Order: sequence, then structure tokens, then C-alpha cells
Amino acid sequence: MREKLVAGNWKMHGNQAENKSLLNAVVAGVAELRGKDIAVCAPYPYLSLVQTMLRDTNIVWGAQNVSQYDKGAYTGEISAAMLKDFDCSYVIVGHSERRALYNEDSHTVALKYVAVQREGMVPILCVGETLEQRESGITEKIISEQLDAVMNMAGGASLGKAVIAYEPVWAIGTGKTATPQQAQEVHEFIRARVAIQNAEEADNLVILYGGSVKANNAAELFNMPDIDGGLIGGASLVATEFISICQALQ
Ligand code: G2H
Repeated sequence: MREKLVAGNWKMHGNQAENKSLLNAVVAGVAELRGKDIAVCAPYPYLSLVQTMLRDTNIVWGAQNVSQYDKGAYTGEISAAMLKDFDCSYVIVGHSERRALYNEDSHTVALKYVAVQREGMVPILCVGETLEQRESGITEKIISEQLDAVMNMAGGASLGKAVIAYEPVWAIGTGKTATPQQAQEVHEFIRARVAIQNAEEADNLVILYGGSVKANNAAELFNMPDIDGGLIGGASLVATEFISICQALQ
């Protein structure tokens, strides 16, 4: 049985007061769900607050980005070791917003993935195609390139300590969710692609779906055989929505 995970990606939202009230509500709302893996990925300035508030709860926390470098003269960057210093569990790497808005290519994403694993944290590696790529029939080619960049650098076995998030770019923050069948097809493809390198890791690999997951569509997505949970953006900022999504994990 694979682990199941719901991870909130707060992106660049919130402030101290809002984050405190959101977390208080979420902590209380998911307290009964012990045994299910739940995480929130907060903006850097709030990581310490989140760490303190989540101590002794059944929620762990993650970051949304990391430097590919270990240390040095990289103004504005945050290293994997710094995140580890605060007991960070997960780090999102390769989110499409970073690929598109900050020109992160698959090589940089792979370096970040390696940096996260080197510190003993779990990378949440995001992959996904744009609408134009889907309509051109190259979804699998794009996903393969994104996956191969990481597997070629870190090895297929590294996926045993990673999570993959399939996030079709056309479904992110648009309210346009992939149908459970569309998502399942790509998740199945990802698992098969990983299996070529390492069948055992492929079987155990947690593959999340991300892209406009809401309380009203989470259960049917999570019930698909290769969908092991979700990476949740907008809906993770609303406590009742996020709690319902966590409850949809079987
Ligand atoms: C995709 C997702 C979370 P949203 O980016 O990573 O965001 O749920 O708002 O589409």
C-alpha cells in the first residue's frame, strides 16, 4: 500500500495573522486524521511560525523552493541545509510557476531535487504540460523530459525518497480541473516511465495530482488507482476546503 499525501501550497499568500488563524483551524480540523500524511508549504518568512505551530500535531511542513547551491555568495537564496535546520520535511521543486516565471529549466530543477535529498528532505517534483503542448499531442514527451532530467542526474532509485506532483499547467489556478480519467492516464504513464528504471520504486512512488483541486472534486480524483493525493493551491488557503480535501484521502 502506498502512502497517501495532501500537501497545501500556499504560494505567495498570507500574513502572520491570517496564517495563524488558518493553521489553528486546519490543525483542529484534521486532528482526527492521524495516519494520513498532511503537509503545508509556506512562504519562507513564515517557516519558523509554521514550525512552532505544527509541533506535536499530525501536520508537517514544507517549503516552496530552494537554492540549487549549498552555500556562498548567492544573495536572496535559501539553501536546503537552512530548511533542514528548521526541520522542514518537504520541498517543492520545479513548480510550473517557477519554470515559467523564473526560467527554471529541468537541469536546475534536478540540481534542486538533489540538494533537497542530500539534506534528507523529500522533494515534491512537479511535472506537467501546457495547454498548447497537450493539444499538440506531446504531453508524454514533455513529462518524460522533465522526469528524465531528474532520473539521469539522481538515478531512478532516488524516487524512493521523493514525491511527484502531476500538475497540468492549464489546470493551475484556472478552476479547470483535469478529469479524473485525464489525470489517471498521465499518472499511469509516469509510474510506467519510472518503472523502466526501477520497478520497485515505481510501485511505491507517491504521485499527487495538482491543479484546481477543491473539496468537491478531491474524492473522485483521489479514488483513481494511480492518484495518491494532491498538491493543493488556492483551496489550501481556506481551512474548511483544505480539511475536506484531507478527509477525502482514503
Ligand atoms: C497548482 C496548485 C498547487 P491550484 O499550482 O500547486 O494550485 O490548486 O490553485 O491550481
